Amino acid sequence: MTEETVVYHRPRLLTDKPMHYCPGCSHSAINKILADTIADMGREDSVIGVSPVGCAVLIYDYINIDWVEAAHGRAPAVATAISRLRRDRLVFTYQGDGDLSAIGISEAVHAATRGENITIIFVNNALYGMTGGQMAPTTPIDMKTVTCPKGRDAATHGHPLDMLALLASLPGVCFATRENVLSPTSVRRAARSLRTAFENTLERRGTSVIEFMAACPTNWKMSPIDAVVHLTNRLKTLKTGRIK
Ligand SMILES: Cc1ncc(C[n+]2csc(CCOP(=O)(O)OP(=O)(O)O)c2C)c(N)n1
Ligand code: SF4
Repeated sequence: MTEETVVYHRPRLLTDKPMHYCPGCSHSAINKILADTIADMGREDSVIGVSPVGCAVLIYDYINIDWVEAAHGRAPAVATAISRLRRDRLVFTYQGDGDLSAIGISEAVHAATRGENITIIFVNNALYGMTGGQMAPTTPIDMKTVTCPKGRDAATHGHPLDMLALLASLPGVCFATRENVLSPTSVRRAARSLRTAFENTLERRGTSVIEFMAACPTNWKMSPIDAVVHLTNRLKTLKTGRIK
């Protein structure tokens, strides 16, 4: 029998529970990178994820690590307490853009200003996914949502918020990067960035933020393939990779 080289295997920490994410949703690929990175770092028994509501509300069913569920927007505050009390744990939050940049902006800004030793995983699909696709602070100009059906217009709805740039400007943030999971190359780069963020947290260097530019085909009212094309074009107008 010839010796075989394993080039791909199912992430060890993913459970057998079928994911509820829609076809083409970026949450599933981001969950996979997260599960792989934690396993590769050998941290499955010493990591605590904090997740609030949003489409990833059931993430605790999919990745077999310790999780704490926080109220909408409050994950950085809950993670602050855990990180201060359990210095032996790697602590991260997993938050949507509605969660992080709207109801939870205060908790995020203050945790990052204090330089709490946490990683913030920020999944930005440009709207409120779980509740049916309402406009979020991050919704780009001209994008249509159920609450701005003619497209976001700065005069009426205000300008979009670049939450990553805002957080990167704060003194407590040691690492800020914009990633995506649209191609194998992007997935590999995102996984490396996630590992860097986690290493910073373990070294207690301050707050690390990793933004995933994400697709929500269902609320964008696009096919999964059209959503990838749309997001790829949008990324051409944005600075990607490490910004701090
Ligand atoms: C205090 C509170 N207000 C409102 C809600 C309703 N709610 C649930 S999820 C959600 C939006 C989530 O959107 P986002 O954070 O962008 O995550 P996504 O679903 O897009 O991944 C809202 C408003 C809630 N659960 N709790
Ligand atoms: S509604 Fe959007 S964010 Fe939520 S699971 Fe479906 S594609 Fe993903």
